[in-house]
Amino acid sequence: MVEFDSGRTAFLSIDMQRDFCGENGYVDAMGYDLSRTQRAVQPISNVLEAVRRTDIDVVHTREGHKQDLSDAPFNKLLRSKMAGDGDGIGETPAGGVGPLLTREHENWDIIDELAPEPGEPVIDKPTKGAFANTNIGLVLERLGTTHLVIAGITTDVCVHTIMREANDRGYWCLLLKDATGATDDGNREAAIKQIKMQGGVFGWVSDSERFIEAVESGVA
Ligand code: C5J
Repeated sequence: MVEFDSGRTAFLSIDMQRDFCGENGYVDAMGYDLSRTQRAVQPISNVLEAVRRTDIDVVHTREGHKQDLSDAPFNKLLRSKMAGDGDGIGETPAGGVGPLLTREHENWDIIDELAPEPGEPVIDKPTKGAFANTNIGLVLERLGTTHLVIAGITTDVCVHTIMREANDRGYWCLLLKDATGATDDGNREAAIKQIKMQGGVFGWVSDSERFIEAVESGVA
């Protein structure tokens, strides 16, 4: 059993954007099966419903770049063109609704089902992690956060990077495994397994149902 003080806990919903789980977004344009990332949507929706009735804070992140791509390193731009039909970050694929992973466009925003509620901080990040080039540290400090419950997409990229960053900064991290999805199932499983090695080198792993049960019974 793990104990969390709800007043010092934040639920982190990572990159639940159309670009990662919606049609004609970044992941779709690369040719991946969207059901693999969409699997996180319902569990996250359930968790949001539960935690919004408590004093657990909700924080969202969003990956994306400025219109002029001045915050997108060339290695990232180039590599993003090397999957799918060659449309990379900042380009609009055939049938797309805007340039991929570019701020303020419809495909870049968080999906309606998991949209932030007023007062919930949204951290915009140009990186896979969330602690470089953002004010997330300040936001979590202001909220008094010591514990993070983590969900989102993709398990092996942004979710893992952020969990590692947070763990290094001393946050107690818990991943809700069914509330994450990746473009590759093998990578997803491996990412979850990695968290638990060395006695939990990056934190704990649980699932949304057990977490919601704990939240609702007041035991974490
Ligand atoms: C990726 C992310 N996979 N949010 N971003 O490029 O995981």
